[in-house]
Amino acid sequence: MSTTTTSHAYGVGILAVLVGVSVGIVFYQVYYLPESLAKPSVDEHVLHPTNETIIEMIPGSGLADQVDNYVPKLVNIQLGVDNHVIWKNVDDTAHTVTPDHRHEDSYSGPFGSTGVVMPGEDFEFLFTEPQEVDYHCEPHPWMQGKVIVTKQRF
Ligand SMILES: [Cu+2]
Repeated sequence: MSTTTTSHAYGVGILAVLVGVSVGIVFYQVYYLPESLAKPSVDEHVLHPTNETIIEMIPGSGLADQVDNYVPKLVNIQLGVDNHVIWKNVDDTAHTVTPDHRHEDSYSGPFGSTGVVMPGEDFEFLFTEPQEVDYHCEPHPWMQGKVIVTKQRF
């Protein structure tokens, strides 16, 4: 009687260990492995820069004869300082932030707004490595801007 109980408990114990190990393996393969392969390790200062860079799409940007649209049009930013960039649409027309050529940051992924940025809305992007990107507005191709990202200068 007592032998049966003991071996039963033993069996349950083995089963629990097996289930635990297989859950661990599945977790490792499904969650940990792809994550660690896909995302390069990025410095904490780059992930959480001290400042933001704000670019406004100013009122009248949709007019072809207006010179200013993305303000500032050219930004030089430094990793760990102001590499978190926010495009604010303060106009009353929808705009996009679209790269001239397909562009990708190896941590943040493809660059560009998905669809339009409505009036009063933002598009933000975290640049994590040195790069240059030329961009424009899809409906208003005369709206053009450029971001240059460099390592922190001391
Ligand atoms: Cu536009």
